[in-house]
Amino acid sequence: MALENKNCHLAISRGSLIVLEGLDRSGKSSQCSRLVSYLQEKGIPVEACRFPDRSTSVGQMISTYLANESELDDRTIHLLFSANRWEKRSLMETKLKNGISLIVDRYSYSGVAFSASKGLNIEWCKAPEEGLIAPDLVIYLEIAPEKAAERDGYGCERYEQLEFQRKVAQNYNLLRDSTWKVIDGCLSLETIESQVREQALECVSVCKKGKPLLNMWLSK
Ligand code: Z5A
Ligand code: MG
Repeated sequence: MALENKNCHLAISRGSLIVLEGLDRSGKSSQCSRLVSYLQEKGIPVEACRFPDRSTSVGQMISTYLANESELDDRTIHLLFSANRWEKRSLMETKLKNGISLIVDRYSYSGVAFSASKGLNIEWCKAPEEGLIAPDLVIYLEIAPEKAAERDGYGCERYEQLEFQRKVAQNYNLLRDSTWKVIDGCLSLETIESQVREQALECVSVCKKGKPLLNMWLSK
Protein backbone atom coordinates (compact mmCIF):
# COMPACT_ATOMS: atom_id res chain seq x y z
CA MET A 1 0.00 0.00 0.00
CA ALA A 2 2.83 2.37 0.99
CA LEU A 3 4.59 1.48 -2.25
CA GLU A 4 1.43 2.20 -4.28
CA ASN A 5 1.12 5.64 -2.68
CA LYS A 6 4.75 6.35 -3.36
CA ASN A 7 4.31 5.39 -7.03
CA CYS A 8 1.34 7.76 -7.35
CA HIS A 9 3.71 10.66 -6.81
CA LEU A 10 6.19 9.60 -9.48
CA ALA A 11 5.89 12.15 -12.28
CA ILE A 12 5.96 10.90 -15.87
CA SER A 13 8.51 12.87 -17.84
CA ARG A 14 6.79 14.55 -20.74
CA GLY A 15 7.20 13.93 -24.45
CA SER A 16 8.56 16.46 -26.95
CA LEU A 17 6.67 18.33 -29.63
CA ILE A 18 8.90 18.28 -32.70
CA VAL A 19 7.68 19.94 -35.89
CA LEU A 20 9.05 19.67 -39.40
CA GLU A 21 8.49 22.64 -41.67
CA GLY A 22 9.61 23.70 -45.12
CA LEU A 23 8.45 24.48 -48.62
CA ASP A 24 6.48 21.95 -50.62
CA ARG A 25 8.63 18.93 -51.54
CA SER A 26 11.39 19.92 -49.13
CA GLY A 27 11.31 16.40 -47.68
CA LYS A 28 9.26 16.86 -44.49
CA SER A 29 7.13 13.71 -44.76
CA SER A 30 10.14 11.54 -45.64
CA GLN A 31 12.08 12.80 -42.63
CA CYS A 32 9.09 12.56 -40.26
CA SER A 33 8.57 8.88 -40.98
CA ARG A 34 12.31 8.13 -40.73
CA LEU A 35 12.52 9.95 -37.39
CA VAL A 36 9.47 8.16 -35.96
CA SER A 37 10.96 4.74 -36.88
CA TYR A 38 14.33 5.70 -35.40
CA LEU A 39 12.89 6.88 -32.08
CA GLN A 40 10.67 3.78 -31.88
CA GLU A 41 13.74 1.58 -32.38
CA LYS A 42 15.41 3.41 -29.50
CA GLY A 43 12.42 2.61 -27.27
CA ILE A 44 11.25 6.24 -27.05
CA PRO A 45 7.42 6.49 -27.01
CA VAL A 46 6.56 8.47 -30.14
CA GLU A 47 3.71 9.08 -32.57
CA ALA A 48 3.42 10.79 -35.93
CA CYS A 49 0.96 13.59 -36.60
CA ARG A 50 0.36 15.77 -39.65
CA PHE A 51 -1.45 18.92 -40.60
CA PRO A 52 -3.69 19.22 -42.41
CA ASP A 53 -5.19 16.14 -40.77
CA ARG A 54 -7.46 15.15 -43.64
CA SER A 55 -9.26 12.46 -41.59
CA THR A 56 -11.65 14.88 -39.83
CA SER A 57 -14.62 16.66 -41.40
CA VAL A 58 -12.74 19.99 -41.24
CA GLY A 59 -9.76 18.22 -42.82
CA GLN A 60 -11.95 16.94 -45.65
CA MET A 61 -13.06 20.49 -46.46
CA ILE A 62 -9.39 21.52 -46.56
CA SER A 63 -8.49 18.58 -48.78
CA THR A 64 -11.23 19.41 -51.28
CA TYR A 65 -10.01 23.03 -51.38
CA LEU A 66 -6.35 22.00 -51.90
CA ALA A 67 -7.36 19.75 -54.78
CA ASN A 68 -9.08 22.77 -56.42
CA GLU A 69 -12.45 21.03 -56.08
CA SER A 70 -13.98 23.84 -54.02
CA GLU A 71 -13.48 27.58 -53.58
CA LEU A 72 -13.25 29.30 -50.20
CA ASP A 73 -12.49 32.85 -49.14
CA ASP A 74 -8.81 33.24 -48.08
CA ARG A 75 -9.70 34.03 -44.46
CA THR A 76 -12.18 31.17 -44.27
CA ILE A 77 -9.63 28.56 -45.39
CA HIS A 78 -7.04 30.06 -43.04
CA LEU A 79 -9.40 29.60 -40.09
CA LEU A 80 -10.23 26.06 -41.19
CA PHE A 81 -6.52 25.13 -41.17
CA SER A 82 -6.29 26.61 -37.68
CA ALA A 83 -9.47 24.82 -36.51
CA ASN A 84 -7.93 21.59 -37.80
CA ARG A 85 -5.07 22.11 -35.32
CA TRP A 86 -7.38 23.19 -32.49
CA GLU A 87 -9.45 20.01 -32.86
CA LYS A 88 -6.26 18.04 -32.02
CA ARG A 89 -4.91 20.30 -29.26
CA SER A 90 -6.21 18.55 -26.16
CA LEU A 91 -5.32 15.10 -27.49
CA MET A 92 -1.81 16.33 -28.26
CA GLU A 93 -1.45 17.78 -24.76
CA THR A 94 -2.62 14.52 -23.16
CA LYS A 95 -0.14 12.51 -25.19
CA LEU A 96 2.77 14.84 -24.41
CA LYS A 97 1.94 14.80 -20.70
CA ASN A 98 1.80 11.00 -20.82
CA GLY A 99 5.37 10.87 -22.09
CA ILE A 100 4.67 10.41 -25.80
CA SER A 101 6.72 12.54 -28.17
CA LEU A 102 4.93 13.84 -31.25
CA ILE A 103 6.62 14.28 -34.62
CA VAL A 104 4.47 16.72 -36.53
CA ASP A 105 4.52 17.23 -40.30
CA ARG A 106 3.64 20.98 -40.71
CA TYR A 107 2.07 23.16 -37.99
CA SER A 108 1.12 26.80 -37.36
CA TYR A 109 4.16 28.07 -39.29
CA SER A 110 2.74 26.57 -42.50
CA GLY A 111 -0.62 28.08 -41.65
CA VAL A 112 0.79 31.59 -41.33
CA ALA A 113 3.43 31.43 -44.09
CA PHE A 114 0.96 30.20 -46.73
CA SER A 115 -1.94 32.52 -45.85
CA ALA A 116 0.31 35.60 -45.51
CA SER A 117 1.63 34.81 -49.01
CA LYS A 118 -1.86 35.49 -50.34
CA GLY A 119 -1.60 39.03 -48.93
CA LEU A 120 -3.31 38.53 -45.56
CA ASN A 121 -1.81 40.48 -42.65
CA ILE A 122 0.72 38.25 -40.86
CA GLU A 123 -0.40 39.28 -37.35
CA TRP A 124 -4.01 38.52 -38.30
CA CYS A 125 -2.82 35.11 -39.52
CA LYS A 126 -0.98 34.38 -36.25
CA ALA A 127 -3.89 35.32 -33.96
CA PRO A 128 -5.98 32.10 -34.23
CA GLU A 129 -2.83 30.02 -33.57
CA GLU A 130 -2.25 31.67 -30.17
CA GLY A 131 -2.77 29.14 -27.39
CA LEU A 132 -1.92 26.04 -29.40
CA ILE A 133 0.95 24.09 -27.88
CA ALA A 134 4.32 25.61 -28.79
CA PRO A 135 6.78 23.20 -30.39
CA ASP A 136 9.95 22.37 -28.45
CA LEU A 137 11.85 22.10 -31.71
CA VAL A 138 11.09 23.20 -35.26
CA ILE A 139 13.26 21.62 -37.93
CA TYR A 140 13.09 23.73 -41.07
CA LEU A 141 14.24 22.00 -44.24
CA GLU A 142 15.60 24.81 -46.34
CA ILE A 143 15.46 24.41 -50.11
CA ALA A 144 15.32 26.86 -53.02
CA PRO A 145 11.82 26.84 -54.56
CA GLU A 146 13.36 26.02 -57.98
CA LYS A 147 15.08 22.92 -56.54
CA ALA A 148 11.91 21.73 -54.80
CA ALA A 149 9.97 22.09 -58.07
CA GLU A 150 12.26 19.48 -59.68
CA ARG A 151 11.17 16.80 -57.20
CA ASP A 152 8.49 14.14 -57.83
CA GLY A 153 4.85 15.09 -57.31
CA TYR A 154 5.35 18.87 -57.50
CA GLY A 155 2.49 20.90 -58.98
CA CYS A 156 -0.39 18.59 -58.04
CA GLU A 157 -2.04 20.90 -55.51
CA ARG A 158 -3.19 24.51 -55.33
CA TYR A 159 -0.10 26.21 -53.83
CA GLU A 160 2.58 24.37 -55.78
CA GLN A 161 3.61 27.25 -58.04
CA LEU A 162 7.08 28.78 -58.09
CA GLU A 163 6.18 32.43 -57.52
CA PHE A 164 3.89 31.55 -54.62
CA GLN A 165 6.52 29.29 -53.04
CA ARG A 166 9.04 32.18 -53.14
CA LYS A 167 6.65 34.29 -51.05
CA VAL A 168 6.09 31.37 -48.67
CA ALA A 169 9.87 31.10 -48.14
CA GLN A 170 10.05 34.84 -47.30
CA ASN A 171 7.22 34.50 -44.79
CA TYR A 172 8.78 31.43 -43.15
CA ASN A 173 11.89 33.62 -42.61
CA LEU A 174 9.81 36.14 -40.69
CA LEU A 175 8.58 33.41 -38.34
CA ARG A 176 11.96 31.96 -37.29
CA ASP A 177 12.56 31.91 -33.55
CA SER A 178 14.88 30.29 -31.02
CA THR A 179 13.18 26.89 -31.34
CA TRP A 180 14.18 26.64 -35.03
CA LYS A 181 17.03 24.56 -36.41
CA VAL A 182 17.59 25.03 -40.12
CA ILE A 183 18.87 22.06 -42.12
CA ASP A 184 19.92 22.21 -45.77
CA GLY A 185 17.13 20.32 -47.57
CA CYS A 186 19.36 19.70 -50.61
CA LEU A 187 21.63 17.31 -48.74
CA SER A 188 21.06 13.58 -49.18
CA LEU A 189 18.13 11.97 -47.38
CA GLU A 190 20.59 10.10 -45.15
CA THR A 191 22.66 13.17 -44.20
CA ILE A 192 19.54 15.12 -43.31
CA GLU A 193 18.23 12.13 -41.38
CA SER A 194 21.32 12.00 -39.17
CA GLN A 195 21.12 15.77 -38.45
CA VAL A 196 17.42 15.45 -37.64
CA ARG A 197 18.13 12.54 -35.28
CA GLU A 198 20.78 14.50 -33.42
CA GLN A 199 18.50 17.51 -32.91
CA ALA A 200 15.55 15.33 -31.92
CA LEU A 201 17.48 13.29 -29.33
CA GLU A 202 18.77 16.46 -27.67
CA CYS A 203 15.25 17.88 -27.57
CA VAL A 204 13.75 14.68 -26.10
CA SER A 205 16.39 14.71 -23.38
CA VAL A 206 15.79 18.39 -22.45
CA CYS A 207 12.00 17.89 -22.30
CA LYS A 208 12.41 14.78 -20.11
CA LYS A 209 14.28 16.90 -17.58
CA GLY A 210 11.16 18.99 -17.00
CA LYS A 211 11.14 21.79 -19.58
CA PRO A 212 7.63 23.28 -19.27
CA LEU A 213 5.06 23.07 -22.06
CA LEU A 214 4.40 26.53 -23.50
CA ASN A 215 1.65 27.99 -25.63
CA MET A 216 2.10 29.19 -29.17
CA TRP A 217 2.98 32.87 -29.61
CA LEU A 218 1.74 33.88 -26.15
CA SER A 219 4.84 33.43 -24.05
CA LYS A 220 7.57 34.13 -26.59
N1 Z5A B 1 -1.06 24.37 -45.73
C1 Z5A B 1 -1.61 25.62 -45.47
O1 Z5A B 1 -1.84 26.42 -46.37
N2 Z5A B 1 -1.94 25.96 -44.19
C2 Z5A B 1 -1.70 25.11 -43.15
O2 Z5A B 1 -2.01 25.45 -41.99
C3 Z5A B 1 -1.10 23.83 -43.43
C4 Z5A B 1 -0.81 23.50 -44.73
C5 Z5A B 1 -0.86 22.87 -42.30
C6 Z5A B 1 -0.73 20.53 -48.21
O3 Z5A B 1 0.26 20.16 -47.31
C7 Z5A B 1 -0.75 22.02 -48.42
O4 Z5A B 1 -1.39 22.68 -47.33
C8 Z5A B 1 0.63 22.64 -48.49
C9 Z5A B 1 0.65 23.73 -47.42
C10 Z5A B 1 -0.78 23.96 -47.11
N3 Z5A B 1 0.81 23.30 -49.76
N4 Z5A B 1 0.60 22.89 -50.86
N5 Z5A B 1 0.35 22.56 -51.90
P1 Z5A B 1 0.84 18.67 -47.30
O5 Z5A B 1 1.76 18.63 -46.12
O6 Z5A B 1 -0.28 17.69 -47.35
O7 Z5A B 1 1.69 18.55 -48.65
P2 Z5A B 1 2.38 17.17 -49.19
O8 Z5A B 1 1.52 16.64 -50.25
O9 Z5A B 1 2.81 16.29 -48.09
O10 Z5A B 1 3.68 17.68 -49.89
P3 Z5A B 1 4.89 18.33 -49.21
O11 Z5A B 1 4.67 18.43 -47.77
O12 Z5A B 1 5.06 19.59 -49.91
O13 Z5A B 1 6.15 17.42 -49.48
P4 Z5A B 1 7.26 17.04 -48.37
O14 Z5A B 1 6.58 16.24 -47.33
O15 Z5A B 1 7.99 18.22 -47.92
O16 Z5A B 1 8.27 16.16 -49.17
P5 Z5A B 1 8.35 14.54 -49.28
O17 Z5A B 1 6.99 13.99 -49.63
O18 Z5A B 1 9.05 13.96 -48.14
O19 Z5A B 1 9.33 14.43 -50.52
C11 Z5A B 1 8.95 14.91 -51.79
C12 Z5A B 1 9.79 14.18 -52.89
O20 Z5A B 1 11.14 14.57 -52.76
C13 Z5A B 1 9.74 12.65 -52.77
O21 Z5A B 1 9.82 12.12 -54.05
C14 Z5A B 1 11.03 12.35 -51.98
O22 Z5A B 1 11.55 11.08 -52.24
C15 Z5A B 1 11.97 13.44 -52.51
N6 Z5A B 1 12.98 13.85 -51.52
C16 Z5A B 1 12.78 14.12 -50.21
N7 Z5A B 1 13.93 14.47 -49.62
C17 Z5A B 1 14.88 14.44 -50.58
C18 Z5A B 1 16.29 14.70 -50.57
N8 Z5A B 1 16.94 15.08 -49.48
N9 Z5A B 1 16.95 14.58 -51.74
C19 Z5A B 1 16.30 14.20 -52.87
N10 Z5A B 1 14.97 13.92 -52.95
C20 Z5A B 1 14.28 14.05 -51.80
MG1 MG C 1 4.52 16.08 -46.98
